[in-house]
Amino acid sequence: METVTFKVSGMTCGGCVNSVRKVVAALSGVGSVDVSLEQAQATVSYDPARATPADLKNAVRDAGFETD
Ligand SMILES: [Cu+2]
Repeated sequence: METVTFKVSGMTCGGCVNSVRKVVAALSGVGSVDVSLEQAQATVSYDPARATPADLKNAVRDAGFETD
């Protein structure tokens, strides 16, 4: 597993945090997902054979948030 941390902007409350966590956790190859509202970022462990950081960010964008 590898770990990546990236910015997530547009989150305003715990509901947003849960939305981001849920869409990323639903991707195949994703292990743990930690989303911080205060730091506006997500830290995700994933299997690089099954998911890429771009996949993770695309899922976040599809949920209506912005990433770096
Ligand atoms: Cu919210």
